[in-house]
Amino acid sequence: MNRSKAMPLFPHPALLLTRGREKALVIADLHIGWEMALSEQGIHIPSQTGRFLERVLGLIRAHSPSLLILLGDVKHTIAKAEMAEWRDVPEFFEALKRSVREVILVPGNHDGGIDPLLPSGIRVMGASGMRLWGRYGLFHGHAWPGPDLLECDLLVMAHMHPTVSLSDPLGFRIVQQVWVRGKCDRGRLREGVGERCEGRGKAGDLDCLIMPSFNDFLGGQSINREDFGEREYIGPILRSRSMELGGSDVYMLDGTYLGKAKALIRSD
Ligand SMILES: [Mn+2]
Repeated sequence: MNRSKAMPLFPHPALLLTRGREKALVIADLHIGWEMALSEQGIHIPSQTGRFLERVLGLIRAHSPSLLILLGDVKHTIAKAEMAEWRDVPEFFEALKRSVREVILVPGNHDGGIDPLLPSGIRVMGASGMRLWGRYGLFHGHAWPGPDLLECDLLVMAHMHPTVSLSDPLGFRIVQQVWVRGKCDRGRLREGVGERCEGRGKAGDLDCLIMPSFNDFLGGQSINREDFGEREYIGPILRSRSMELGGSDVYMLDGTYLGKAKALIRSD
């Protein structure tokens, strides 16, 4: 039987897809080199790449996936590679290659110029993403998914680095990374993806999961600001309102269910 499931690995910002004995580990938005970009502004944070690598390797040891899928924005600098990225990115991929059968990169908007940094044997997909086991549509989220992905049961995207902002009566404010799970309108997605979708089939809504960034230093887009609904979210899926964000379920990294996004809206 072809039973498969998608399971966030709470408290880690990582997703495990399984089909029978096959497993794929999905992580997104590492933004290797982010600290280096910050140092240009005089803020010095030690390189986090080693720490991220240890966390990924720990997950690989714990779950033994045969596939590791990096869902975009492995590196930070857009369209080029900074000096430190020339060192960190290849080392990172070499270590991953040694610990898992196959490493796949689904590129994000920050992955321009990454090719020369990749060791041989890393599979690089297009920005329109990939379909896994017929059922899962994986893409970064800065571009429309390919038409094939609309025939899946679950779309998994990143790019937004979703967060929720909460404050207590004294005004202390916390920002937490979250998982967002909601529905996408297949009709709207097809309109966006365009004529390549003509003649294709499945009807009804499509489940969509927005992953938190694996890099825990990064900021992200708050899903519960007051101007929720009017403001511009990033990526064509949210901009086109193909995904109904307000009715989406929001979970903290540890798995705590916070409720529907629209019930979390706050004003400051
Ligand atoms: Mn990103």
